[in-house]
Amino acid sequence: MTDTRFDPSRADGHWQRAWEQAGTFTADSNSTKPKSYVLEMFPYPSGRIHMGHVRNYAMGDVLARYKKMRGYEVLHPMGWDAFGMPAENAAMEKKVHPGAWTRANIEAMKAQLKRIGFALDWTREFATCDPEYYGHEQALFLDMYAAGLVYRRSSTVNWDPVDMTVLANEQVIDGKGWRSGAEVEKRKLDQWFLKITDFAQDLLDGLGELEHWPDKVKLMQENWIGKSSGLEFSFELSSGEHLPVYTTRPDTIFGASFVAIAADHPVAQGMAGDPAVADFIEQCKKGATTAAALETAEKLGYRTEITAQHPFTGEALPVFIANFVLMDYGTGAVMGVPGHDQRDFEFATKYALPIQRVVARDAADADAPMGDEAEAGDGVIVNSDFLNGMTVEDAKAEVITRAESGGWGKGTTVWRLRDWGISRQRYWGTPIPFIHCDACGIVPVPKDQLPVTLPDDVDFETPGNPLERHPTWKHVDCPRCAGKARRETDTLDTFTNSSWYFLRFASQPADAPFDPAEIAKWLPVEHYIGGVEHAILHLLYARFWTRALERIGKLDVKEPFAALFTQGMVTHETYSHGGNGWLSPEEVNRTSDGATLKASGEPVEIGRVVKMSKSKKNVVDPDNIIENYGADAVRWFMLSDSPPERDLPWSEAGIEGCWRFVQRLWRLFGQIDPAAAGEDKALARKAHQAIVAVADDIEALSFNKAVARIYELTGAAEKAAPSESRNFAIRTVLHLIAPMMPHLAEEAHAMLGADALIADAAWPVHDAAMLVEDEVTIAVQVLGKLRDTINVQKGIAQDDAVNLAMQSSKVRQHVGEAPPRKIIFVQDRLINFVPGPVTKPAP
Ligand code: ANZ
Ligand code: ZN
Repeated sequence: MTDTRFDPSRADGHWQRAWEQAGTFTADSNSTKPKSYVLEMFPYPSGRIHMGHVRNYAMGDVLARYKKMRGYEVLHPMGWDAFGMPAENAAMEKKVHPGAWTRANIEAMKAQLKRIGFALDWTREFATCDPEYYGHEQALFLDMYAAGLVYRRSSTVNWDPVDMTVLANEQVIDGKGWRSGAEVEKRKLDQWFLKITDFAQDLLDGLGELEHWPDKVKLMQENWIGKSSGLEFSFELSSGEHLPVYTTRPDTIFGASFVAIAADHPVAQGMAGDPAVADFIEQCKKGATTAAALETAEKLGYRTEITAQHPFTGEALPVFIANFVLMDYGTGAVMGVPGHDQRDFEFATKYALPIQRVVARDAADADAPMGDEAEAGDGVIVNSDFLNGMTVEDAKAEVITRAESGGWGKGTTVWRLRDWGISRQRYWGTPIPFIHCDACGIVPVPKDQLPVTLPDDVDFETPGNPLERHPTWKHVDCPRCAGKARRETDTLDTFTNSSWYFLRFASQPADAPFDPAEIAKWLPVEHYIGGVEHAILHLLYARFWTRALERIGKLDVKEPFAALFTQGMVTHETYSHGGNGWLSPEEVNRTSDGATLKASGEPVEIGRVVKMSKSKKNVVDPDNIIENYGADAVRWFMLSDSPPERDLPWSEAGIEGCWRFVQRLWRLFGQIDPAAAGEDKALARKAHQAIVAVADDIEALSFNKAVARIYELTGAAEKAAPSESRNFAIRTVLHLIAPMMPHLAEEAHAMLGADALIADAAWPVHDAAMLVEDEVTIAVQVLGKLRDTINVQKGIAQDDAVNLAMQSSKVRQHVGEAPPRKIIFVQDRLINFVPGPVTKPAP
């Protein structure tokens, strides 16, 4: 035995340097071993690693280290999603260059990650703001352009007139810019788009094959892609025009009591000469733009003079301009069926329009009064002429058939998915590699002139796009005619940066974005781990880029991520004091029966346990924790308590428990006794079982279960008397914790005399024979009644079992002295005695 205490402040750094010097985690793509690519979503370099990162990377790290022990060549890289608005905000607020701010953050965060001892291949590190990286991205973008997957069109954007920038929908809060607070305007701007809609069906179909993705994520993607089928048909308007509408519920056509069109629909625009109409359209523009926001917003309409003729009844339906109809979905016009669509119901209630039931649970309910909401459920068609009595499905088909044969409509499929607008009027992003020439139009930057790099000398004193107002950067000669021309000043949405980074990790030649042959060795990513907040956009965009690159012959992979895991959040109690806002855990003394202010001893209110966030001050800084407890205790905590997909509440008591366990293990490892002899079969069996179970748990990412197993085996080993089996059990614990507490494992491994790294060791091998329990309990019955149970060797012969059973006085008492007339024996299950004497059967 050496030290009685494990000292992470010395050991952590020592082993981290040892791994680094040995290149332990450098992935060799030429290795002949089977390959495994483990990836966590790369971080945005905000400045500091937070507990959410630690949890995310700890999980990936266990997988990466475990896979290595199982004989795989593992790729486990790390880099930085380094473009984006926060760097520009910092530039405006702190007067630092976005590049300098980002680089400094990367350095700080990298040092933090190293202190946690993650098994990362740092040789492949890059930041998306590296000109090499974004230059290759520009090349890929040009390839997509050449293949017709990139186009430009005018589209409506949210324009912040103060910050002079386009805002994403999420940046518009109550119609105002999230930073400036200015009233947001809708503007038409020429924007660049990627044709993701070309892949809508394929992206949808692909979900079906992603067995190892969470169902909820697949469902979210499915809804986002939003395939719906229905009928597109035209109303004849009293104005003589034809108005096409789209409906997914043609079966409800007899329930239509109005028609509604979007404010920017051409028919509405045609009426804008009327000041009242113009006013209403103006009012709609200020409101919400997203479908989700419209769902909850008050439904508003303007009743026009025009009517629409119902295709079956000939009835004249009023035509409204309505704020809940979106111009860019379907045809921008709808038939309003208040009985069965909630938006229409609210609208009809407000404007006193008829609400007629046309689908009922039962034909007898046809004329029952309506409740206070629309009935969206299935049922039988009522109040609908020739559709009466049909199922919803049949009625849909019938109306589509009639519309098609009558020539006034046709069955169609509509997608919710829109093409991806990738133009951002920002500085800190990938410059879009195009040049505008008055003579030649839009000209791609020749590939030998890539990367188009960002200028360094930019100012953030004035609002707007710094690239646009830079004195020289945008002025270039046209690559085609050599005349005076202008660079595109939009940059790419930062989601493009994260749409292919996993390819660049796998292969990074200097002269190409990647080498498809190298990619084939590593992709698809075997385990991709990250936050569920990326369930839609990032994951869909990455799936799209992979497909797009495959289509244009750059790549031989379609689905980039074979398995996806979305981890829960790290949460913490919140503290406040006398209505003076939130307190950080550092300002608070927390005991088992309450909390007080450290400074004054005054009582502190303990609030809800919520996701750690700066705004609630309920954050715990990983650096401080590592300083106090070492990396392994933190890693262990991140894996122990909660199932990994659930939230993990941080607690001081929890981390202290982990620290004590680290020390317990250290003492146990010191108790291996080479002189110990003898067997402890039960303990040996437990160890063999743990080898299998912990492996299964890790592969299922059930880290908390693996941890529980390890606690159990540790406890059993601690209690056991010295024996060879005990030595084996302790060595087993050591190897099982190696992926989780690698510093402690290395230190103990060395202390026990190993001269190789445990990170390079193999996962322990179990003995299959040792897994099975070799004793069984069998029931002993007399005349079918249970009289006793006995423990016997598995597979015992009948005679031996009977002899053992007869040693039981309870059994003997009922069998009697005479030899039994009959014995029923079921191997390893039961013995049933039928006592004598033998009676002769009647003649
Ligand atoms: C009549 C109807 C009756 C509808 C009913 C629904 C239920 P999904 O399923 O999401 O594709 N709609 C069509 N175009 C629209 C637009 N541009 N803006 C707002 N709403 C629009 O939704 C399709 C349904 O949403 C369509 O079917 C239409 O309302 C409405 F019991 O038509 B429905
Ligand atoms: Zn030109």
